[in-house]
Amino acid sequence: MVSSTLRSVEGEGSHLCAKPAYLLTIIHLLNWQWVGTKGKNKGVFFKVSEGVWALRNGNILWTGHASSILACSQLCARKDNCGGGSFAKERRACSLFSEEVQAGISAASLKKDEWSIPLEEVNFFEKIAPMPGTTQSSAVSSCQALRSQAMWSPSGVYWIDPDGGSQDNAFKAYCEMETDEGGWTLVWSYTFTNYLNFKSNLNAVTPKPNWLILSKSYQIESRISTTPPLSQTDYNAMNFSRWHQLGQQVLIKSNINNWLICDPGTGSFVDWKDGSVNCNIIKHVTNTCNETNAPSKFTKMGVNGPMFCSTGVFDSTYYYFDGDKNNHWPTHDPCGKNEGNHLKTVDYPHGNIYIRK
Ligand SMILES: [Ca+2]
Ligand SMILES: [Ca+2]
Repeated sequence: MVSSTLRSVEGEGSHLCAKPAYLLTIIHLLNWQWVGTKGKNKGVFFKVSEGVWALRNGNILWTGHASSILACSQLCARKDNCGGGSFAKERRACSLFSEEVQAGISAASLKKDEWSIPLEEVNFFEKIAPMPGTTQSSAVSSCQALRSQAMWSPSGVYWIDPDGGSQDNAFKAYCEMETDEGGWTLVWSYTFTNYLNFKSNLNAVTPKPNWLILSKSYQIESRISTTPPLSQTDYNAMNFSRWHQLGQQVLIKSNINNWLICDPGTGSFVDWKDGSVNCNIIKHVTNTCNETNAPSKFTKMGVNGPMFCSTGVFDSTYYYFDGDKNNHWPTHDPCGKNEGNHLKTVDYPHGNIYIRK
């Protein structure tokens, strides 16, 4: 959601600057580019604006050369009472003005043209709506929506509101903004109940989501979670009923098996439907069976958990999310043979499921 405050500010591409020691916050919204630096308590941001700078000699703090508009605004950010400046591209001339420039001054004002770019310092946090996803009221519908609204947002925890409408039921979720251009909402982080005896019936993924699986009397289910995971090792699962609201494309990451991106075919993980899927291996975590193709089928099994396989269910399994501590084992086989070919002796063995449209 873009606030009216933001829309009302005019300018095309503004720029700024940073003290080198501080991390830049870079925000792209519509045609906007903001670059800010943490300094002066709340942050220093600049926008390109016209007509705000009345010029007279007393207002000029400094003039000189700067290599770029970024460098010019950076110089301003370093000066205590600098309120803005102007950068002339041709001559690489930078002029900085004091903050006491506005009141009662009627001398010439600056215009943006092909030679000169006026900069106005603004306090971002007071004048501009919060960055998308950083507050409950600025919740985005998914991490993919965040990517399109604020494309340089780094991976991390953001507020999302997958069902739209009121943001009263928005919640925090982890966004992965790197793999295959990012936009992934983390819905499940799991580990194993018995990694060291991987092929034992005691081993299962834990926790498991609240997907609809008919329990049998002999089953001993691993913990069921409906709490959105906030990191790749925060072992929890978002309520399964929300998964389809985030999209259809699934990213499966693990540190003991290869990573997959799977699009639905006749089958779909998030729609809990058996059938074909179009999976690609996007990262080889192990060198074992490098020539093996990605799995091509999804089946929910109906008993212990869903799996990705290629042909027969129990002879070509690549991933099996077995959540029963009394039967079967949670296959993570890069050879797609339902065997124990996963990486061994990995610290914190785990897997993660992400979704986007
Ligand atoms: Ca809502
Ligand atoms: Ca088991």
